[in-house]
Amino acid sequence: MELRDAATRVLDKNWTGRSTVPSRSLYPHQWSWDSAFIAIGLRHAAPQRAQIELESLFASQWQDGRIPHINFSPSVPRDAYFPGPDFWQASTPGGVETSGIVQPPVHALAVWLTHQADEGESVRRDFLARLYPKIVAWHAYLRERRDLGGRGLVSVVHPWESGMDNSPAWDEALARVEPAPPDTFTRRDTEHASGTDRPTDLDYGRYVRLAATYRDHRYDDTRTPFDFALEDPCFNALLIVSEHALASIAEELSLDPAPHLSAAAELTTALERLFANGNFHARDLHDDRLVGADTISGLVPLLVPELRQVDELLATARGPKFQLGQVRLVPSYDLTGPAFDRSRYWRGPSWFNTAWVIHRGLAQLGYDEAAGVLRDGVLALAAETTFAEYVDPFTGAARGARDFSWTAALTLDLLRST
Ligand code: 2M8
Repeated sequence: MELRDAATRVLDKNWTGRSTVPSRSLYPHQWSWDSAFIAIGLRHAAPQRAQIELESLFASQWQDGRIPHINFSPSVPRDAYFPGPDFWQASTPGGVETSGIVQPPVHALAVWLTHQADEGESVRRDFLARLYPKIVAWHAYLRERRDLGGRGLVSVVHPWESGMDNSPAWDEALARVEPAPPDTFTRRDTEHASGTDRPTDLDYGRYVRLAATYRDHRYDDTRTPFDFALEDPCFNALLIVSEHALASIAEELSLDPAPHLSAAAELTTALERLFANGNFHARDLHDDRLVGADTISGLVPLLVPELRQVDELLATARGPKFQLGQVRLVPSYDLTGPAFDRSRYWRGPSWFNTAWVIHRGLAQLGYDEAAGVLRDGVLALAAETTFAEYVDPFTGAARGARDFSWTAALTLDLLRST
């Protein structure tokens, strides 16, 4: 079967009527940043469905503007995924059950690209005009309520908010968190994926504790005593990219793009404070220090327009730590780092969404050859692994779930680019 048809089939199989689950087995609900990546690919195969994907995600938006990281499907058994709706105890005024934490804000970019894929359909459905105020509220929530360090950057308050759950960048901060006792919850993920590919039980206990504390303070950002708060480069870089996309959306709607461009400029200046030793690093608000670990999160700013550190960042990407062009895709963590694990989730394996981001950054900067190598790598591995969730960076062996939605979607997108 052609790769394009195989990718489309995965997205059809994972479509629920209003949105696409990341994986039928491991993640049976709608996830926030997954939906954005899914729409970016789906727009080529089914533009209207891509619009509906994003609209259904925004239907889970809270009154304070946040987009929760999970929008729970009422037709899935309540205990199919842990932590499910009974754990989070959160819902919108319209009764949509959700989680209470967020994920990286790649949505405005997804909305803009989805619009561009079929402008006629977008205008007919009033797609941009309906979503614009919702994205403005989402970004305002992040910039006003989540600038916990007071220096113009958003903080994540849970490793899941970064999208890179068990990244070694979180180890030190997480070690300070008292884990929830193992007999107080039941993991579901290890029923669907190998335990050696997933976070440890100890990490899970800490994830549960952090989420329960936030929940018990009604997700109030001013009252919750956050034991975990870090400024993450990937999260903030994607917010900058999304502010640029929002400026384009505003222009298209004959609105003023200036506030979005100045937000992007302010965030870019603030982001520079996370740069050290050739890479961007998370800043831990606990001691106001940059975390030492080199992770893929630090390379994501390559996508930020007019970034001043591009040359140093590219040298790091091509150097021994990430070996861009020599290993499969881009590893999630420093290949020479003490915590490197080639199989375990975000501690070394290569992921397709981050490869797509780095590809887009390289293409935007005019590094066509390097972008082409990465694109070919994504397409080859997607086919070889039947759209795995992530892969071993040395062998390309599949890890985690198969028939994974963003892998299929971003394959479709890269099939369209040269
Ligand atoms: C993974 O995260 C979820 C929690 O949100 C999990 O491990 O259960 C991450 O890879 C995250 O980036 C992704 O959005 C989610 C669904 O694909 O799975």
